[in-house]
Amino acid sequence: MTAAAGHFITLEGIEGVGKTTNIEFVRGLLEARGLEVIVTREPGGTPLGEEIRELLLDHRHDAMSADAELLLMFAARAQHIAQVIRPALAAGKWVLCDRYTDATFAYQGGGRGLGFERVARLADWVHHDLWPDLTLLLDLPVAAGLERAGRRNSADRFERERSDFFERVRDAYLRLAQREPRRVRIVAADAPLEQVQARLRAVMTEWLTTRID
Ligand code: T5A
Repeated sequence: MTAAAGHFITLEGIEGVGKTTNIEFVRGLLEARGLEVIVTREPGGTPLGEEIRELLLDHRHDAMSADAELLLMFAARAQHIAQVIRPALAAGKWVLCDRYTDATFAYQGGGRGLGFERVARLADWVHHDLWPDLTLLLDLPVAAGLERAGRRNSADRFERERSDFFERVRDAYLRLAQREPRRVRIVAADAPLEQVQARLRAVMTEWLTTRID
């Protein structure tokens, strides 16, 4: 749980699962209650973070080591927390973020095989107790996610990975949800958009009832 006044919600999942599509839907649910929301993303969310994102996604950097990748993710996150997330939470806003440290556990810890322990140590250093209040984990079989993501023109450095990489990422996400079922809610995303959004609405309504009603 965050130590600040606002609320922090993240969306997570493998490529193509529908985070970008659904983050605006979740924003709408919150704004309909009169809440002040900022939407942001990782890696990115600040001018420096967006430049780091470019480096991370650029397929020309295919020689990037797993450790360099891990540290760049946390460098972008450190800036994002200092410049955007903590100030917004301190001002009582709702921060809605497309990916956060769970993605690092899943992609670098699981996908790249660096393990959860190393990611946890960096997380403790970079943000200590600043964890989301709620994480919506959109879950989809890997083949379906890659098929959806593949509809776009060009694949970034991650999207060029093989499906076994994404199987490890998905497996790591599901383990995180098992470890923290109160914070990390799985939302099945293998359905038409209206159904996925009905599921998101149900989870959000139930969670908001315990938080602000
Ligand atoms: N990363 C990130 C790490 O490795 N470690 C980290 O710590 C962090 C923070 C960039 C990359 O960085 C990695 C993970 C990523 O590889 P990103 O920008 O969040 O992160 O990248 P992506 O996951 O690549 O974002 P995508 O845009 O691919 O996925 P989304 O946002 O989940 O999917 P979205 O909404 O764009 O939808 C994809 C397509 O599916 C359709 C949409 O219309 C769209 O065409 N769609 C549906 N179609 C049918 N039915 C539904 N229910 C649908 N929902 C969406």
